[in-house]
Amino acid sequence: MAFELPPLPYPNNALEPYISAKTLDFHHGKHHKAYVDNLNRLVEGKPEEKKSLEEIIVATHRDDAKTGIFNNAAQVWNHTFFWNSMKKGGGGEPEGELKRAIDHDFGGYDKFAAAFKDAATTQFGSGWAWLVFDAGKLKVIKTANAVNPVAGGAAALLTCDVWEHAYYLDYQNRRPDFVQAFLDHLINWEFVAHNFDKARGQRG
Ligand code: MN3
Repeated sequence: MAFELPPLPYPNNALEPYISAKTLDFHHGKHHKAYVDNLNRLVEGKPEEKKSLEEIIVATHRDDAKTGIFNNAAQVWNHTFFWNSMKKGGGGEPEGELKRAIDHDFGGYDKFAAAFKDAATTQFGSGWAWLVFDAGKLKVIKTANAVNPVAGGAAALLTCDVWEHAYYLDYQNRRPDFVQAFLDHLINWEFVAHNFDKARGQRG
């Protein structure tokens, strides 16, 4: 069975005014779809055809002969994770266990937000900013192009796409304004908390 483009988890105008319907239409309907289509073309008739995205990412991330498969599989995974990282009326501070963990590992929400914004704005060129759970600790990391934490052993909890196509129509070159809107108005902390619970369960 071929890989499929998952539908957005909300209507295309749900994240306005922070991300426009036009941006979501292009980003999901053109960019994300292109990664799905490219991946299906690249794995047709190959062993990867029957594997999960995660299995493909782990198996190809260090294989120079399979860069195309890795890039497209990782970008399919990353974008689905990114859509789920946001919701209408999201953002601001988390609650409960996650708040306690952020206070403990970063020294407070403001320090987490500053670290995330720094990672997202200093990623040179295209890439992603992440909140991950790694060796019992929350960390902020950034990755280039399609690279994600899936093959590295850290559990992804949250991501923000900082490729220009994620924000250019709405913010032009003002990446910091896009990242600030993501932090203040878009983060789906329930999704992050679900990933955090799952990651701790696997390690506990
Ligand atoms: Mn993108």
